[in-house]
Amino acid sequence: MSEPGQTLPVAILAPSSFHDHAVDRIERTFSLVRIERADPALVTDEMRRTVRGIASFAGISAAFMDALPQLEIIASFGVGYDSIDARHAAQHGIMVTNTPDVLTEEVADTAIGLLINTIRDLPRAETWLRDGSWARKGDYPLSRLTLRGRKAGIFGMGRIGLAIARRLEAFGLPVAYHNRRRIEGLSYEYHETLKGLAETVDTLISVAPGGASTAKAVNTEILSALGANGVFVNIGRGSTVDEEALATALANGTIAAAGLDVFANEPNVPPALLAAPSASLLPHVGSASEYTRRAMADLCVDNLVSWFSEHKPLTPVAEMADLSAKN
Ligand code: NAP
Ligand code: 8YV
Repeated sequence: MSEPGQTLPVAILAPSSFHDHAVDRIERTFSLVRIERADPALVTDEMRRTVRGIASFAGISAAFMDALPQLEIIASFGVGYDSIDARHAAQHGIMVTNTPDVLTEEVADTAIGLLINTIRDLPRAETWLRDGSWARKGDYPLSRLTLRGRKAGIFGMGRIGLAIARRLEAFGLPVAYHNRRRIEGLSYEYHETLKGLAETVDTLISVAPGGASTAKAVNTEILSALGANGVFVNIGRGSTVDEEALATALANGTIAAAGLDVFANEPNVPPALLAAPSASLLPHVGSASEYTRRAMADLCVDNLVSWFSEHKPLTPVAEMADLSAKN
């Protein structure tokens, strides 16, 4: 979407650090207001009077929304919006948008990279070369695990889950999945429960959203069901995993390995996971290419532009269904 010709007299608040391209577009189109963090204590009288939109990486609480009485829209930078109280927003007539689709293929690529790193130990093999071990000690040890012969299970078969499944199929792996609802017309084996899925696969990839319905869903019971040859990959949200149970399962061989891009309390990673030799860890880089982050920035700002020029959000989150119908 192109920028409207004139500057709109609308104040948009961007808490914390924000994507440069998004900041640049908001500055050119709206009146940008910066704040150190999304904390109601930092909201000034001027912000209370003028701020009609928020553009944010960060979580937005009900209290922060309540501190901004003119607020109409929260344009979140990212597809997962578990850190935004969308139900409170909907109850107060505040629109929430996210950035689906534009990051799907990038995140699926990252998931596959993380899976292979985890199974074939590639990051440590590179360190072996770089630290001179190859020349000094000889070949890197053979990997204990292989992708060959595995069966993959996807927890959260949505946009990104489907993109991961397509890639796994091309790798020759059978795929099964668990969602709350079976997807009509999708031929992958469906399991009504996460435990049922974990029992039938040896490679579990979680790309489920965060929030109450998935909190610590991957726990001791699920990891035991996955089994001693099991590999767990999490590219969804850290909150979906009982991290203590996962560290224990890695330490005592309940599962064979884990690849994690997301953690419950980022950027803090539990020491027991950092210490686990069978864990491959990434700092939440699922969508983190310049190309994809720019597309996310554009969609985030396009939602604001569309809202303030046509009162139509481009990508409202699910909780907004009633709100959209009323507008
Ligand atoms: P999506 O299309 O909404 O897919 C989410 C899937 O999860 C849906 O199929 C949904 O099916 C299922 N689901 C939701 N709640 C569930 C529950 N309680 N139990 C079982 N299944 C459940 O979302 P997406 O675009 O694929 O993104 C998925 C998530 O990936 C995001 O929410 C975000 O947390 C994460 N993500 C991470 C990164 C990263 O950088 N690591 C990047 C982008 C996204 P049902 O509704 O039928 O249950
Ligand atoms: C981003 C993500 O890292 O889209 C999501 O849900 O987790 C990632 O793409 C994050 O949103 C940036 O704030």
